Amino acid sequence: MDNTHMTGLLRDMLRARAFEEAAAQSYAQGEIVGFLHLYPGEEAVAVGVLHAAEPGDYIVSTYREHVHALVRGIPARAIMAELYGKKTGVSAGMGGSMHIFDRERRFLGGYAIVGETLPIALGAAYAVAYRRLPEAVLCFFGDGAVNQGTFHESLNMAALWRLPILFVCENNHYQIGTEIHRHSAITDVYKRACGYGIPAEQADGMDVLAVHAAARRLLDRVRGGDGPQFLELSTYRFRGHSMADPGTYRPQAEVKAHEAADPIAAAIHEISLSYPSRAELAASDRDSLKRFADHCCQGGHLDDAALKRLQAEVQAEIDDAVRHARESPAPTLDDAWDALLRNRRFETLLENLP
Ligand SMILES: Cc1ncc(C[n+]2csc(CCOP(=O)(O)OP(=O)(O)O)c2C)c(N)n1
Ligand SMILES: [Mg+2]
Repeated sequence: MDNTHMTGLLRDMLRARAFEEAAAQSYAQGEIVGFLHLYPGEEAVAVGVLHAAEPGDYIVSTYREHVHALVRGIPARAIMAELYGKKTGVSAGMGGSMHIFDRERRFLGGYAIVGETLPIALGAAYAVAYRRLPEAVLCFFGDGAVNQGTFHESLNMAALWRLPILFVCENNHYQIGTEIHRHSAITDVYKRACGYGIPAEQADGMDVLAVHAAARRLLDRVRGGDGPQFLELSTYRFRGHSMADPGTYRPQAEVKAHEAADPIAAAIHEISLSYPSRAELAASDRDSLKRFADHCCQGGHLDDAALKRLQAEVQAEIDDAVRHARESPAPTLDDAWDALLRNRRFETLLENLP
């Protein structure tokens, strides 16, 4: 991978982290209200996968979707303004954090219902296949979605019709406060795909290069006509489930240690939830962002000064997005009414009556 590409991945992870931390701050100040699900810790997943996508591909994401939208090319200003519920937001301030949508960039949303992204992706992929187009559909969902009926129904139909979908499970090991081994009989999510004859792989979701390579390989197969493919990415969120969740069910020590590569430490954790030692904690610094930044520096791709410059550029972009969101007007009641009428098939039919 060349310098430009490496820096592109790093830049997007830095943007993602800065965007989410700024959103958390705005929420704490009461400027963003409602639900707000943040992505710090999981950046390598969205960045690695979406850098492997083509502009013509369709993206379907969950309520934890700000970063997917950002990496897809929706301007930070338009996303932040949406979080603020402002008229300049990408959904005109009427969707909020969980309902980011951009037809032009083929970003088919943000969905609040767990497991909802799967049938949406299925429909989009059916449309693509029906028209014999070369595009793929990238469908993101959490580990919590894999016990929903929609997961199984969608995988079955996707396989049966050989639809061009890349299923991406963001396995952060938690469904709100419930750890995966308490909600799933099989904790290696990718194994479920074989029940439908869908080729599936697992990759380290804290390693952006591994994610990117796996996504590219599977997308090549999707485009080659091999039907749906499944990618499970093991990751971890550093914050609570949403801003309303202090995440006290996870000891701080676990937050730092969960991603330790040592399978014995992971097994001990599973069995007794014991706290790791200081040495284990130090060895388990798997913050994907820091690791990748170190990798770039060590690999001679980026020196300290260039990294600082990159961070400053990114911070300026995000500060500008917050300023823009703060200063933008809120939608009026008339705006809401117009949107409602425009969206209703019934009114459209009435308008078009002779
Ligand atoms: C059908 C449905 N049931 C319950 C909820 C409440 N809920 C919101 S998020 C969530 C957890 C989902 O966890 P996961 O899919 O692992 O995604 P993560 O938040 O970890 O990214 C639940 C149960 C919901 N939104 N939809
Ligand atoms: Mg989860």
